[in-house]
Amino acid sequence: MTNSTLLILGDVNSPVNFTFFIGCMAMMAASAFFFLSLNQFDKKWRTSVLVSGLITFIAAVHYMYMRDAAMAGDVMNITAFRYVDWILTVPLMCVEFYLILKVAGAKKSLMWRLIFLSVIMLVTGYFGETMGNAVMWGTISGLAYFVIVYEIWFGGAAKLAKEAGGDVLHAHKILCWFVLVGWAIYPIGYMAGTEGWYDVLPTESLDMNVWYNIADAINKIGFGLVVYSLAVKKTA
Ligand SMILES: *C/C=C(C)/C=C/C=C(C)/C=C/C1=C(C)CCCC1(C)C
Repeated sequence: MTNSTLLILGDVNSPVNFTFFIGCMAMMAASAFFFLSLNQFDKKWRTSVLVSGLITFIAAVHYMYMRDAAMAGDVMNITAFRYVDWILTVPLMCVEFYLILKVAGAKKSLMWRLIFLSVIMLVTGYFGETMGNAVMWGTISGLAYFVIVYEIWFGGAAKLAKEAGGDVLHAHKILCWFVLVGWAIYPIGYMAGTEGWYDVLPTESLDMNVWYNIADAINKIGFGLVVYSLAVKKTA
């Protein structure tokens, strides 16, 4: 159901395998950067930056496994590691929203709502990639994604961000853009890798993993840097 045969399996020089390798290095470098910076921040901002580092670190480990699976030509294992990675890191990104809005009195229920939605989005996405009915599962996944976008742009999270104002509002806005634009790359990759009427994208030569890897680099490292720079401002 995917065009993953284009992985050129087992070839170190294939573009897909190269993006696993470079993705792993980038995630490792970002993790070192976030972890080593921790001491410079006020206590209450350390957790946020620590979570940024955990997100990129968890991804780095999974990229190592995904690259091995790609080298071995094991497409099902790439998908499995991919979704284990996401099911750990995407909820942590929801935690980031909660942590930066805590100054404005964000409740845990906001965090759990976002986590719940992200789990629905990812579990149904995994079903779509592994069990057929890709259109149906992808649609359910997309709906959960839209509710997340709505919640952070216009719902309770947006209200809290406005109340907090200043640097927190600014950081929240940028994170909202990451979710709206950066996260939208994933469903594009999913469609690119799904046969049927979804196959409208001119991506025959671009494996869905390339889309996912590019999106991960943007979203995980970019997201972390936004939180990092908020912590810098709040500490100064
Ligand atoms: C670090 C990993 C991140 C931020 C992963 C995000 C993943 C998504 C936003 C995936 C979304 C999907 C849809 C909206 C529909 C099709 C299936 C998915 C799972 C690719």
